[in-house]
Amino acid sequence: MDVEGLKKYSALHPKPAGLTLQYGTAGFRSKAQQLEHVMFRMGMLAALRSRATGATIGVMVTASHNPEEDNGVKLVDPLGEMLHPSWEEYATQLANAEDQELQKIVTEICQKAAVNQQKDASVFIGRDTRPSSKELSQAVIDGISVLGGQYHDYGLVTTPQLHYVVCCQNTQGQYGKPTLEGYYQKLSKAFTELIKKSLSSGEAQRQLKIDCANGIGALKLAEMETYFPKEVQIQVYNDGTKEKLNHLCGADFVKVHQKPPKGLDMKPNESCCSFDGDADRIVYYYKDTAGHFHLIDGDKIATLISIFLKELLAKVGQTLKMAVVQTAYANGSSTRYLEETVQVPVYCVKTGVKHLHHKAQEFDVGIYFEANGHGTVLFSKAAENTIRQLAKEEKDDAKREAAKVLENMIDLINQTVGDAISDMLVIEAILALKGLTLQQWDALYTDFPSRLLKVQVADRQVIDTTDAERRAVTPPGLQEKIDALVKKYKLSRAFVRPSGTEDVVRVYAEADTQENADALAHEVSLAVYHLAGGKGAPPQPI
Ligand code: G16
Repeated sequence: MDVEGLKKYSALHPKPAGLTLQYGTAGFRSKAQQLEHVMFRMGMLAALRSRATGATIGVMVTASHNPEEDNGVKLVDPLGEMLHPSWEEYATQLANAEDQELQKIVTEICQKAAVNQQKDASVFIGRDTRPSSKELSQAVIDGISVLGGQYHDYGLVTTPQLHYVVCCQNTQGQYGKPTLEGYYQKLSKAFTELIKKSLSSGEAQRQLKIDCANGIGALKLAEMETYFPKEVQIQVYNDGTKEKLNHLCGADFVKVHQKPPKGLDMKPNESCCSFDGDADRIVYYYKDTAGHFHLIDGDKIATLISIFLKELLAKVGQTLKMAVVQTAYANGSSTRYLEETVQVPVYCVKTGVKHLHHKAQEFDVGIYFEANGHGTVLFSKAAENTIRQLAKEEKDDAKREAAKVLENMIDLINQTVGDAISDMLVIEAILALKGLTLQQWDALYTDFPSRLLKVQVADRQVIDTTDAERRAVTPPGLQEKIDALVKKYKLSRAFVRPSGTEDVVRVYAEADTQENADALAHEVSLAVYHLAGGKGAPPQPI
């Protein structure tokens, strides 16, 4: 280790005194000005992780759905997955080490994780459009360089694009070319094949309005435009040229507030969708002729994909094991519909795509979506091989054609992580192939009324949960209080959990009417405020 170099560079990226951060749901998130040292150190950690795995590691500088003033960083493991949990601990340790302890902590990590410091290290870097992101990604580069690692800076990319190129690089091109061009070509080829099939069966031109949250999605859709088949017309809104990132727009805003984003004029029954700031989430919506807003969230996306894939698997005569993975935020009505009507097993895990991804890997076809629109589909290697073979060799025309559709779906889906662009194309292809309108899709089931709120507390870690975050273990008395409140309403449930990306406690409630869901969420918020050390003024009724 270049000890002098380490001293020099860590002095350039000093740790603010007394600051402690934790590698949370999606890496580190905080105010951008607090993160320079974290970026530098995550550059170092990525170099170590690369040496430990003998593969290229990704570092993405983004705070995704958080406000523009925030930033964040997450590491991407060799196959494009989230960083292995055992290394999250090292990340937290390294980020919180005092400047003079850095060398010691690096040595400790090398010992614990059996890192050979003589090996080559390779890191891919990407960043979102936040004003702070460029400088922070330079700090990442300094961290990689100080430990003698090589890097490739992809500059402005969506989070899922970075996951994709990392996976391509480490699978020697088997997953695709590790370039943005390779990504656009792979997705557009599969999409064009699928959409052609629907157009030949008389489907009209498809139109979609996209709110890009004033983030990276707009830039990348513009780059991709030349690859799109002409039969699909997209109109981009909130492209970041006028307004602030994620401000009153984007997938998180639309989902949480259950209303359209600012800056998108919506006519009745027009198809619209929103990406989030780094384009790894998507939700759909429309306004009916009476002017009512209808949200089609991650649960309904998972349902549409499940129905479609189940039908195709039946057509090709395959009994592959398929399952859906959700979190506690999944609307109860979606879980019931998936289990009872679609007849697919459903599993509930903790919030965070890393948990959903992990569970989905247990199946031949694992569909995972968070209600907030973050998700994808995983095909096991064996399932993928079977499908590709059937698409090539199956003698029965109908079966072969169904296998070809499945094969194109496999290529269109970004299996490394939830991807708004890829998910949008998957949804558009399914709707076109099934000849479904957004309204028909929405009518599959009716969501139970729900409400999601945030409560400020002094230390959100006083809340500890169990049972996939559906029950609070601490502080004492909180769960009992929630149970009593839930009993007051029909068809109700509620839970609370500390956010891993914002300094808040999240409260979720469902009930038979919107008024009751709102009232229950408010009462639970008050319970959190009183029992978990609320900050500022008590939560107000909705
Ligand atoms: C991140 C995670 C998601 C998670 C969301 C909210 O999304 O990737 O899996 O659902 O944060 O997490 P929390 O409730 O813990 O704040 P994103 O889009 O911000 O990266």
